[in-house]
Amino acid sequence: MVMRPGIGMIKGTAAAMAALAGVSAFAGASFAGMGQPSPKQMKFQDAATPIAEQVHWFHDYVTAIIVVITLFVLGLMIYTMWRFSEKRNPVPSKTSHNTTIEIIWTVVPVLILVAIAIPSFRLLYNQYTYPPPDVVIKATAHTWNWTHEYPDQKITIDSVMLQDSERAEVIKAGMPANQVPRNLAVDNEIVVPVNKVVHVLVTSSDVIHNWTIPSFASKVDAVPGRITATWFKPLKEGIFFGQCSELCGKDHAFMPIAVRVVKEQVYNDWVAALKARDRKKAKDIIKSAAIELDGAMKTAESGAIVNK
Ligand SMILES: [Cu+2]
Repeated sequence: MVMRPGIGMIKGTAAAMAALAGVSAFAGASFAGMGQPSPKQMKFQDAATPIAEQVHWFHDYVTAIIVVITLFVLGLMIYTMWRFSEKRNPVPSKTSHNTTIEIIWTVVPVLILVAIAIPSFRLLYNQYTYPPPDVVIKATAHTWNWTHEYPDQKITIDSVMLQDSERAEVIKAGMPANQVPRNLAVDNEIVVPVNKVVHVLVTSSDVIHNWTIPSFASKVDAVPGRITATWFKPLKEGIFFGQCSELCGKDHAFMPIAVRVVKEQVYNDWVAALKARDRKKAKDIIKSAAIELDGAMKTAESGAIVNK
């Protein structure tokens, strides 16, 4: 049995709490990008998987609780300094115990911790409950690039970060520039189908690295001699970037991961092209998916303008 929190219901509670805490200004605004960082980003990168949505909800929920507690303690301190200063309260009370208040300040924090623990354990449970996979990928980290194998399809893909000159070439050849971000774009993206469960088995050939895609809320260490794992179910098509997130050496910052989420048919075509060892066709499939995505994004943007 897979437990699923009633996201709609708890989202409402979170929104109310966020508004209460005065952080609602950030709740609706989108300062983050989908699949990659954006200028002046304030929040997480947009969520593209159910787990990432739950992580973001939990973050907002705990933030709201923190804000309320902080404001309460601040208010209490300011009031105490004002009300019980020597001037206003020259003869201090000798009270040393008050049973009622002691029960309150023990029980209320316990209730707050329980209110945090329940959704926290639910999130952990969901993160570590692997639905049956539609696609399995084995990611092997090297200093400093990634190899992704699809064991069922017998495909191996080496991904190396594009240098500036290579980026310029790729953009000139027709790739939309915003899908080839500097220090994130790689020569060979990996491709997965949308709305399918992908298991990623992660290991390393040398030192400890980390396989991360922020928009998927996937992050797991790549440990030499061991297999660790993560899973994601992308709900949106697009290109999603991540970086090695474990300090691993001089080029730690330059071993990005690029996952392209496409329609199932496009994924099947890409797999077929690679199985036929037709790397050029596989790259063309990625490029046309990129151009289609660019068109869809522009339509969405102009649609938003029309709607205003
Ligand atoms: Cu690394």
